[in-house]
Amino acid sequence: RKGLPEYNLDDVSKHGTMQDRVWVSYRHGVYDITDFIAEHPGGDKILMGAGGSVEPFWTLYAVHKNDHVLDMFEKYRIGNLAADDVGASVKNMSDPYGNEPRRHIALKPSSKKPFNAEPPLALLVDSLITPNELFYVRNHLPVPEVDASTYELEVCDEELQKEKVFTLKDLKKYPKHTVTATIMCAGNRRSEMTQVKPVKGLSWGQAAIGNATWSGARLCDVLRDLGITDGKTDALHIQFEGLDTDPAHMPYGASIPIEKALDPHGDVILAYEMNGEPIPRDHGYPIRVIVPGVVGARNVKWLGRIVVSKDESDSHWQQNDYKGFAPSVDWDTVDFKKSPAIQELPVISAICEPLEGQTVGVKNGKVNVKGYAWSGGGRKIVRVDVSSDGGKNWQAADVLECDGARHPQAWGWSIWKAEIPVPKSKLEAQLCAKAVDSQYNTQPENFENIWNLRGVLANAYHRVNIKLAR
Ligand code: MTE
Ligand code: MO
Repeated sequence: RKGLPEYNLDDVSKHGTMQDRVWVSYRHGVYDITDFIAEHPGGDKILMGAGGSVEPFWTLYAVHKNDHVLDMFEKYRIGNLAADDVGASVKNMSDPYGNEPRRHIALKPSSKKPFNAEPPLALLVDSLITPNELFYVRNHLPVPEVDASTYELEVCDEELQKEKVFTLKDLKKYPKHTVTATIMCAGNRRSEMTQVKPVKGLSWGQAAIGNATWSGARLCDVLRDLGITDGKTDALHIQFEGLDTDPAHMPYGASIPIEKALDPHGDVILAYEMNGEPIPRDHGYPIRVIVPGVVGARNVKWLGRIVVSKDESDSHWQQNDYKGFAPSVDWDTVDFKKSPAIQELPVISAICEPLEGQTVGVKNGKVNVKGYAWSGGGRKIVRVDVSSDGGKNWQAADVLECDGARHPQAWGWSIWKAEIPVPKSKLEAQLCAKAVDSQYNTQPENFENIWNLRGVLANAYHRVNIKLAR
């Protein structure tokens, strides 16, 4: 833009902290974003680009490349970048997404870079086990390229200052433990919550969930070999780091309470197989931690490092994301320190057949309805209620559960079916479903009461409006 002063990348680099005011460059522009940082939806992650170009970040988080973001960004422009420096920061960078795995065409992406996609609802409940190719994918960063023959997992205890390195072969020497566990993103069904009031996050439908059989070494067995057992450590958390990193080389990270990891009934495993095959690249090849009953975000893929610590993971995704808040909290008032990180998920269900807006044949006054139900923390689904009149009358569905499902180790979901009477002579109906878990928790009636700015924990009754063909 004409009339603005010219700066080069050295000038920009002198503004890498809040004290010096934070400058960044983007293409031909130089921006002072100091006053914007508090408002950034991605939190202070924006500071990783401070004093440099934001381009490598925007290649990673391609959500930025839209007119709305660019227009808003333009308000902070203070100068033009010297012509010689334009593009310098990305010149030698190959596309971080140049080596992504091939994906099944049935997966519908909500974002391609990073890749996030869910399968069609109608396929989701065809079987208790979700096929690997149809399992939803939630990546925050490019899929790392990991060579299984040179793969190493570092495990360290901060306090004992002990460290041990495991190859894939080492991990396979432990007794092979198999669990059937559902993994669900905290943002599953966010698109329904958004209808009450907009939220920030990927607009997931009802299929950011899947159920698979995972095999690997028990984390408690591996930790025992480092002398870490219940009662013998002051540590409180187990931190996990992925091998997927951002341009500042910060890995994806999360942590779980140590009790879950050491619990012999907790079934936390360092998995190398998903449904009997090596874990596919999108799902964490070659090792992924499976934390049954716990939110997807803690099931860290491409596991590179485990840290036994007194502290939670300090990663963005543990501290400043994946937390719930009251409906009154907005982006101006939110304080992420005030809520605990989500671990065990609440009870949820969804109708997968019929779909919203579908015309359904009525047979003997009834329609067929089908869906899934699941609860975190190993709680079993004990009942699913279905309504065809918006929640006035309910009828229990037939529930099919995973083999041996038993509280508090019912890690896998249930699939349910119901043949439900519809109101006589009507041409429309609203179907609803709600599940009950083995602690008799059930789902909230509507989204108004549980709305939160990040759109997580969206487990209100699932409502599907259909047309009736008589
Ligand atoms: N692990 C790493 N290393 N990187 C990630 O981006 N995403 C997390 C979790 N583990 C993620 C990760 C989130 S938010 C979810 S919901 C699940 O992985 C998704 O697992 P899936 O892609 O196998 O379905
Ligand atoms: Mo997630």
